[in-house]
Amino acid sequence: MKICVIGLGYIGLPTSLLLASAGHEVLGVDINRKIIEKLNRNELPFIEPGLEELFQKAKNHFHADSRLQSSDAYIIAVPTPVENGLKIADLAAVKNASHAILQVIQEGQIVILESTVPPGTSELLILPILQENGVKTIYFAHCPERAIPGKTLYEMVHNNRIIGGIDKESAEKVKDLYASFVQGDMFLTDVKTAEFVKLMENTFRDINIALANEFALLAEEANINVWEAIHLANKHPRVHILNPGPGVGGHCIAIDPMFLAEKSSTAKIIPLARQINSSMPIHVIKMIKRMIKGVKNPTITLLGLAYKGNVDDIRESPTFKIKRIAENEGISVKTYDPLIQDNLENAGTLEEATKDSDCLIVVTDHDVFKQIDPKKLSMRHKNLVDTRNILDHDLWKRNGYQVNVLGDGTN
Ligand code: SAJ
Repeated sequence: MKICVIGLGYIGLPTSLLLASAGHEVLGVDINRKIIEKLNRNELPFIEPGLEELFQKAKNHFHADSRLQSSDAYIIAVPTPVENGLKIADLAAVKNASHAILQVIQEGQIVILESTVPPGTSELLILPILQENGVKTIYFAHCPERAIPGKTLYEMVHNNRIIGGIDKESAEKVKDLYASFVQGDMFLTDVKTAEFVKLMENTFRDINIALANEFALLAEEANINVWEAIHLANKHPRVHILNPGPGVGGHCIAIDPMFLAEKSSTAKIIPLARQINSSMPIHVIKMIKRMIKGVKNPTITLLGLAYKGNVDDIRESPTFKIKRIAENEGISVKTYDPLIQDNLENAGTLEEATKDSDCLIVVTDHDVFKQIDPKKLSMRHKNLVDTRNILDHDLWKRNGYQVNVLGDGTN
């Protein structure tokens, strides 16, 4: 098939390359010229395990451009953020992609929406655009992506998929197309249910992370170590408590629950969980302030700009909130993330970022941080806050550090 994928980000690009390696002719489209130029220079715009190998394998069937061409199928994989301040979905990119498809769509072609949207969006917003020129037979389905950054390729191939068609024929056609690279089971439903299911999945995770965070705060008050308590509770066959941390970042979990609750006056637990998770950076600030109490003109070092370990994605990362709050309180902040290349907030080397610092804070759970040798740092005050419980605390204590671990009330 000739397939056009609109949006070459964390979902669109791997999907394009999987389709191309399955033998389809894939045109990847993006409004960002830098991404197109990079891909055409044979470079990837971001890191993801296995993507480089797949790119080399698939590139003869893939090319990138800024303009769409008429194709057998179009896959929309553009971002759907939340509008600043309003907490309402910003669907501009989805609308633009639909208008671009409208210019080239012909009878009998397939349109697939992978982007996450509030329930009803496909039927209320996207289909009316696609039908503006009077094309009668369009096959349409919402096939929400489910891959987790860091394991994107594995999950795109192996995860089960939900396919919500505007009719059975649409769902079946999309299932046939995805069967060229998906090995998981594919479940067919209607389009609005598929939209709802996707939001439920990420909301489920957000609420469970909020619960873990609440347990961490309670454990600190009760003077127990939440990490040990969670480990023990998870020995129960039906309990699986997630990890507390400095807050929830990324483009999905911090946003999707709001799509579900945005028009509802009944939702209670969803906004509450959001509030708990988005207040974790404030708790981290409190922990830091306790450590640097009495220090004149304090400087702190935040380890990690990425929203979670071993990815180079900074979207909605709690680091930025921690940094801004600290700066507003007169604390100088340096950040260090070896996985992030071109971000102005990044301080260069670990040595530069930690020199004369008064507190080191693990924000992102990158594996590389576990290898840091405390002996090699020249901090002004030896304070460590570990919001992910990933470092060897005894080692740091042996090297003279005061250590404060999020959720550990025995500190
Ligand atoms: N986090 C915690 N504690 C945990 C797990 C995660 O604090 O126990 C934090 C992470 O550090 C990060 C955030 O939550 O800041 C989200 O990370 P994540 O790994 O849970 O999820 P994402 O956002 O990278 O990917 C999610 C996945 N959804 C689910 O697991 C239900 C993925 O399958 C979706 O495809 C993706 O959202 C998406 O695009 O919707």
